[in-house]
Amino acid sequence: MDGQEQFEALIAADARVEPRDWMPEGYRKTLVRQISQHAHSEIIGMQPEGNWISRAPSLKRKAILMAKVQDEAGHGLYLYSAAETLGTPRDRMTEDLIAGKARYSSIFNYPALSWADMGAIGWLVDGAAICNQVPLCRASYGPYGRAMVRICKEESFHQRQGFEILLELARGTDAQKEMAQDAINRWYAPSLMMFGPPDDDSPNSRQSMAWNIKRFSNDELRSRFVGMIVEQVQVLGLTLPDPAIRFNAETGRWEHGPLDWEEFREVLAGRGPCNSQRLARRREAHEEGAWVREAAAAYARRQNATEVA
Ligand code: FAQ
Repeated sequence: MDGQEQFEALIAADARVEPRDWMPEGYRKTLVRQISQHAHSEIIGMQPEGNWISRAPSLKRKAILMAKVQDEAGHGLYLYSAAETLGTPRDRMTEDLIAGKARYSSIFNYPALSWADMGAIGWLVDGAAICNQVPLCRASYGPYGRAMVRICKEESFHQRQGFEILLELARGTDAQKEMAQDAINRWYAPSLMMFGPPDDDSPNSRQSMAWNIKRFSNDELRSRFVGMIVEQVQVLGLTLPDPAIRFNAETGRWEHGPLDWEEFREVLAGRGPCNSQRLARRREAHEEGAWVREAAAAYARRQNATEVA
């Protein structure tokens, strides 16, 4: 069997493709595109919550939030490592990000305005991430699927801590309840857009599903997520800002009201509420971290020289 045949046999058997296996260039490119975008999302995603660490309402909340943001850094690193196994160096991915040439999730271009947003991000944003990522644990590319297993475990904890923040606010004073509702109102639609454009406008889905990278379409996953949160919001005693949500028994899917896809395109084009701020902060952090990278490289060179001697 030649490389192409072997690859096709692996996909047909729903088995894993590993870094040393032959793979079509398109498969490699698709994976680097998706994994690097995912890694960048985790790294940029540290910012909305990172901004609230110093303003957390108690020492306990501060410690939890700090741990969550650190987890996100770790997720970014696993994912950059998975992408590196496909031959794209991390330096190049970072350069593309800070040059504004790489994508990261639309959701992180929205501002976190109140403490309740920490709850809404955990519940809705991590919730959407889990819905999207659990099927990715079975992605055909081994290093990506394995990274996703660990990431999903941590995301589940993140989601629960977000839900718990909202629950506490929802059971608090009227002003706290209002703050929680306002955060849900603002994060609901952007979190639905995390699943990507509607299926008939998703150029990559068909091929990614044929290669067993994506297991479900963008709309299928979005509908599952709506079904999940529509029940959970009742426990909070709050509401979702979408009166059109309903279960369609004929299709077996949850339906939601229209989303503003023009807004989504604007955010992807770099014109969302916080795009320039997020990139400027990432650039700054990269420049400020130059001495750490130089020191680490110098240390590694010295270690190698000692080993050789
Ligand atoms: N934002 O043809 P499709 C997290 C782009 S979770 C920005 O449907 P595909 C955890 C897409 O790249 C968030 N761009 O594409 C966390 C493509 O552009 P391209 C990260 C988007 O790949 C929580 C074009 O639109 N999770 O970080 C978005 O088949 C809290 C056409 O779209 C992942 O990345 C979007 N929302 O499906 C961290 C999961 N949607 O590349 C901190 C892995 C689409 O052709 C705090 N990724 N685009 O120029 C995926 O599952 C897929 O890549 C999709 C998109 C579903 C996002």
